[in-house]
Amino acid sequence: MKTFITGHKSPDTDSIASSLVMADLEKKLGNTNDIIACRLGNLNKETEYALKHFNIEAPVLIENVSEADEVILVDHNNFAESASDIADAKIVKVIDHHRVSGFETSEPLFYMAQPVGCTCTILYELYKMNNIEIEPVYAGLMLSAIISDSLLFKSPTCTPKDIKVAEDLAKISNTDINTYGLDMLKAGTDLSSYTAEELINIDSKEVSANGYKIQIAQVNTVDIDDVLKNKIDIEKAMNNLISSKGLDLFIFAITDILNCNSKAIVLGDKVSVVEKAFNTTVENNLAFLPGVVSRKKQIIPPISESI
Ligand SMILES: [Mn+2]
Repeated sequence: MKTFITGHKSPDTDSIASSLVMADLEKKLGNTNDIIACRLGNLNKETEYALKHFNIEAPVLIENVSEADEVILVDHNNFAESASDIADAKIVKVIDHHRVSGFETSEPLFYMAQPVGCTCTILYELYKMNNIEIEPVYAGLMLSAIISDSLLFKSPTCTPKDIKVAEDLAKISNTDINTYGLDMLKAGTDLSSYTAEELINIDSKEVSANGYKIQIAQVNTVDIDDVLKNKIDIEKAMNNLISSKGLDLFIFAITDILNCNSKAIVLGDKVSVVEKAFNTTVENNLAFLPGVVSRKKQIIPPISESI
C-alpha cells in the first residue's frame, strides 16, 4: 500500500515542508504503508535554501497520483490546485489553512483546518496532540514554512498562534528566527535565473469568481524595479497564458518583502476590476498596491468582491 502526501501545484515552502513533516508524523502515528512525501512542481529558491540548511531531501516530484492507494493533501484542498487525477484518488486526510473550495470526497476522511497563517502551525499541533516529540530537522522545516507564509510575521495572515509556534520551533531547531528568516526570504528573491515564463509560474494560482477566470501570480523581491526591467517579456508570457487558458484577468504581483508593498502587472479584459478593487489606476499595465503582501488576504478577497 502506498500513501502519497502532497501540497499544491507551484509548491511553496509550506507545501514542501508540510508534505515532508506530515510523512514523518504519519510514520510516527503508526501508518505502516509506504509513505511518500511528494511535490507537484519544482522547488523555488527559498525552499531550496531551507532544505539545504536543514539538510533534508526534497519530496518526490510527481505529475499525478495514479500510483497511490491513498492520498493525504496538505496546504490545499481545491482540486484545481492539486494533481490532475486527484478527483479519482482516495483522499484519507487533509491538513490545511485555506478556505474549502472545489473539494469533494466519496468517503469520510480526517479533515483538519484552522484559520492560521501556515499549514505547519497545524502540523505542530498534531505532534502535540499525539504526544510525539518533534525532531530538530522537522522543527526547522516547520519554522521555515511559518517564516515563508507569514513573511517573517509581517503578513496580515499571520496569527498570534503562528508566532508562538515559531518561537518554540526555533528553540527545538536551535535557529535564530530573524537571521535565518531574512537569509531564507532573501534567497527566495534571487530571480535572476528565471525566464519570464518561469517567473509567472513560481507561485501562481487560478481562481474563479462570478464565472470569470483569474490568474494571480506573485513573486517576492527586495527590489521591485529590478524585476520590472523584464516587464515586456513578462507581459508577453502573461498574454500567452491569457490566450491559452482563456483568462479574463491576470495579476502578477511583485512584492517588496522589506517595505511590504506590491506593484502588479495587470492584463486581460477585466483590468477595470483591479482599479475598482484597490481604488487605483492601472497605468502602463501597472498598479501600485501599498501595504499589500498577501494574495490570500489582500488580493483575492477585494478582486472577488469587485468582479
Ligand atoms: Mn500555506
